[in-house]
Amino acid sequence: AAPGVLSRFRGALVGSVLGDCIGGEFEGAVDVPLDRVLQHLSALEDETRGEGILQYSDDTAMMRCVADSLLTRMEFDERDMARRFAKEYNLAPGRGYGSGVVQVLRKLASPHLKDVFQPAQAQFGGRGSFGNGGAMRAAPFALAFKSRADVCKYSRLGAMLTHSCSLGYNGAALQALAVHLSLQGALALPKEFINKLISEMEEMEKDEKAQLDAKALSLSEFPYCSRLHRVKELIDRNSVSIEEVISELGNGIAALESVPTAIFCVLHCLEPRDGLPERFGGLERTIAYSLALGGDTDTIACMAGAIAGAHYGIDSIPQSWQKSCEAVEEADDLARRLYDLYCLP
Ligand code: 8NA
Ligand code: MG
Ligand code: MG
Repeated sequence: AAPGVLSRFRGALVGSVLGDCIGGEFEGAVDVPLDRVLQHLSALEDETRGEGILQYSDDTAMMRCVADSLLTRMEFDERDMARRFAKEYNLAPGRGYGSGVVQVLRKLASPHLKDVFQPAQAQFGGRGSFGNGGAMRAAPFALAFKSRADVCKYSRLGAMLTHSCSLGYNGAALQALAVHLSLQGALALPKEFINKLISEMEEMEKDEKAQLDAKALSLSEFPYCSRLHRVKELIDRNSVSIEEVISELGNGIAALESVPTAIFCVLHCLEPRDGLPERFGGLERTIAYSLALGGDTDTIACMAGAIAGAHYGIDSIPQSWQKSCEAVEEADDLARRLYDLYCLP
């Protein structure tokens, strides 16, 4: 039976945290053999392993700030969200933040700051960050807002607090939209799922700033749409190698090189795949596959984990995995509370 809505909400945030915690092991690795991924995953099932709990990184730290802010303010409040990012960074600066974004987080801590969007706009010579830091924390927007238009609008604004390049905030909107559609069961029809994402991104990428940013970075006119078309081609093929996925879609810290990749991981793993254990359900396959791509594994698994968790629901996630990762209970609690908020009239 298809999971209920509450189960999907919980799956989304818990899946996101698991991807971050489990994916941290291989972050930045160029080549990750599937054997090593499966070894890492089977160690999670071993109750006697002495390695302790897997820690979360910036992805989860900032996702929790987004969810806390939306729950406390019961709307998008940019000043409140910015303050939470700054406070969280100050409390735990060692969570593996991107090297650029820490400058923004320090400026956001100033009580005299008038415009909370200004520090992000000053990044990278005024071009703004195109990193995936906006996208990695975007899932709660899909749990807080019902309409597709609101999910887009607020996930973009939330990302703009640190990422003012359109590639950065449009990537966040794409991730939030993918979670939004998945919560509604849209992954039951994968082709339509990807087509809906393409048509939404067409609207977003028509924007003048999006066109200018794409040009300045020597990208095609509709960079996310063209990646999503490649995702569609890749899922149509019978067999796709890891190398092809990396060269067609990327596995890097840029949002453009990781959000479409995460979406591909989910779609590709809707069915059993060679090399992955038969006992694995879809969410386990998705996380395992995301790690095998190497590169920005914590963030790709975090984003894929959120989309997959929204599709398969909380009961698809092994208890042993949940017990192995830091702050799973907190993420579950945030998801339950966002569900209550979402269900308000
Ligand atoms: P960010 O805004 O600092 O961007 C990340 C990096 O992307 C920057 O440090 C730059 O190297 C590069 N970059 C972004 N925009 C531009 C630009 N306009 N021109 C030139 N270079 C640019 O931080 P973020 O929050 O977007 O970063 C998120 C990622 O960093 C996540 O993956 C997170 O987990 C973390 N992280 C990743 C790795 C890794 O090896 N993949 C390692 C440590 C931390
Ligand atoms: Mg991280
Ligand atoms: Mg990362």
